[in-house]
Amino acid sequence: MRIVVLAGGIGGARFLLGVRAYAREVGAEVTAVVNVGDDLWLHGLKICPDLDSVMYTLGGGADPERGWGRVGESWTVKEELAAYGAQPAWFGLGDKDIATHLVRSSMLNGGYPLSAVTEALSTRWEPGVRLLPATDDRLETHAVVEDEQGQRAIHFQEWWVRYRADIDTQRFVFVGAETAKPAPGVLEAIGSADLVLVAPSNPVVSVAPVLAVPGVRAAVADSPAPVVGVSPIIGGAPVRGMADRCLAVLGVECSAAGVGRLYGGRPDGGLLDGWLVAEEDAGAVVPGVTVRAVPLRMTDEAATAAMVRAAVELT
Ligand code: GDP
Ligand code: FO1
Ligand code: CA
Repeated sequence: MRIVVLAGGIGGARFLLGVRAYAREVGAEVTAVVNVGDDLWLHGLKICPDLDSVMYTLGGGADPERGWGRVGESWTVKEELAAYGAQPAWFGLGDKDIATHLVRSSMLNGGYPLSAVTEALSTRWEPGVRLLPATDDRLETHAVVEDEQGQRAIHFQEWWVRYRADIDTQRFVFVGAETAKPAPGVLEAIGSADLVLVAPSNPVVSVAPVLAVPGVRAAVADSPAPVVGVSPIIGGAPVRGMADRCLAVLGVECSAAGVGRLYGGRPDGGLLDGWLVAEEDAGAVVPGVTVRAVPLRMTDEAATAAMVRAAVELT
């Protein structure tokens, strides 16, 4: 059995722990297609927050409380940069994390594509899942915002970390998406999958940029495999993060049904055959989609693997 998971950062990473556990039980292969819209160059370093969250989490090196970066992190470089007055001061890189960005940046500057770099980094972390960036090309999520400085587009990280999404926002733009190509293996993995899962990731700024890579949405929609999504919204609120603010920018209701309808049912040209919602959201209706309510809190690997089993049983 071959399982493909569309994933963002922490929600995608925690879900993949359960997918990997399920896959080990049944002897399945897992490929994660991961968002790169959050990525940025800073201080000469390429940072890939969602790929790193997935890689560190599956490799046992993530900080579980913070939700990003390395466990047991130190911040000497951040303090030294601050002493120079280096900008931006609102985005902090940990020392251990910086080693990842140094290796990645050297390889990228040496001409290796991000997919090859990710494979190389994964030899250390042994995630047990094939990690593919959605694209090797530049694709950056920007937010079009307006304040006393007027209307402008800012990088997703400035919107998320500096403004905490608390700024008048018109829309998101996936810069570079039109000309981006799926990374090697992405379309092949989706096309030969027995099951495609949409992780309980942020639908607006984690999953949408993956689907914005030309060919990816069509590959999922046309896939012979069933496509099952998992709601990141429980009882009308995100479990963590600011998906509510992201959905508000799109004018989409922050609910399990709202996100399910945003993805849409395959009979109507959407993505989903099945949609898992939390027990609190039983009764949610998404036209053309089989909806099932199960426990959706990823408290540990066993609980998350049970979610994956429910997704398989839905198909
Ligand atoms: P990010 O890229 O680090 O923001 O992470 P993702 O986009 O992959 O996932 C963020 C989403 O994960 C948020 O909208 C959360 O609501 C969702 N999430 C986090 N923990 C859980 C959980 O235990 N269950 C469910 N269903 N969703 C979760
Ligand atoms: N999030 C923050 O809130 N503040 C930070 O200073 C910060 C630094 C950072 C460095 C590397 C990395 O991989 C992630 C980092 N994040 C930080 C998390 C990141 O901004 C977002 O949570 C994700 O991009 C959303 O998916
Ligand atoms: Ca993300």
